[in-house]
Amino acid sequence: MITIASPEHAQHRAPHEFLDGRLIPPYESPERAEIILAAVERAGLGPIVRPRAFGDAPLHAVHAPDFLGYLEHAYGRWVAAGGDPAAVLPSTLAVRWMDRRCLHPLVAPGYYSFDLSAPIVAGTYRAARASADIALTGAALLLEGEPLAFALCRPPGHNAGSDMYGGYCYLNNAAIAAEQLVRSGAARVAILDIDFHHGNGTQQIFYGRDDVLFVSIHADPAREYPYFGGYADERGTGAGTGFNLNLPLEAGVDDARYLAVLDQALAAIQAFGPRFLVLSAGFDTFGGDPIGDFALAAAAYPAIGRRIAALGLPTLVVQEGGYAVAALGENAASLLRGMAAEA
Ligand code: SP5
Ligand code: ZN
Repeated sequence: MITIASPEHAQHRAPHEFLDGRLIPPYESPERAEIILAAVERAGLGPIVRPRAFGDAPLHAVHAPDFLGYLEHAYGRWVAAGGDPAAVLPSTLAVRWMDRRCLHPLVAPGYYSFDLSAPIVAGTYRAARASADIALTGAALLLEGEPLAFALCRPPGHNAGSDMYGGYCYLNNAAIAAEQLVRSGAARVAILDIDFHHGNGTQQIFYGRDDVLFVSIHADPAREYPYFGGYADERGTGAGTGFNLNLPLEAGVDDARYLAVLDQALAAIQAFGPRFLVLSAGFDTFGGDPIGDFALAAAAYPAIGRRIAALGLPTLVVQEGGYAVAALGENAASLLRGMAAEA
């Protein structure tokens, strides 16, 4: 297998996030990517390469032009207008019956984001673009015949929708890669999201589509973030009806329970018959995760990897969440080891 990684991620370092009314140190830190990279190196899982540069077109294939323009210029315009140079974070959010476009530099963050956990700093856009290029390089490698690639993306992506960001995510790396695979001729691509949180952005991007199946195993949103979406009755719309599968789970899920649900997800993917699999891989399902409430042991990850690889599909693994930093590297390497052993 090939890993794609870049030091550019370090350009994004959030100073804080809001959680339960408190301004706290961010769970999503540069150390996460460093510890994963070190573990993958130690595990000797194959070459580690830098991303290629793909330009704007693949971003525009998934995200709205005004949204991309906002992300690129948000920090500079925010600071020029008197916003706190520490980071861009909204004070007022566009919600339900208050969603008119108001794009003053101090206000646009509330139009384009849906929570207070994704601050923008000077280097955020550069890091997010490099993260998308990492996923795109992985997609290109699959198209060139690689059976397995690991896109060590940071910042993560699965909470970012076509025109909204949040949940530590700015550009939807997995969606951008999946769309690229479709546009390169794959009739069907499946995305399996095993982050602890629902991949609300990925769901939104492909909700009306029958050529991209989205399957997500996650904490029941009635209890956990993102709360306002990710329920089992969300099955897709129009032509996409039946091509979105949410498998929300109770607190305390252990290895056996998780693997049984994973088998359900894999059966749906197999029935769909995709040419490629994109795996949104979060490790916040780990028992020791500070913001998750599942109870997976470290031994779950190689088992999860083996089962997913047993599908026999060329697979792009895209790094998403996981905040038990001390265990994060080993958990990621374990998943990959399981996949590589089966592939
Ligand atoms: C990529 C990713 O994993 N994004 C997740 C962002 C979650 N941010 C809000 C976290 C809410 C945490 N609630 C803690 C409840 C403890 N059970
Ligand atoms: Zn997560």
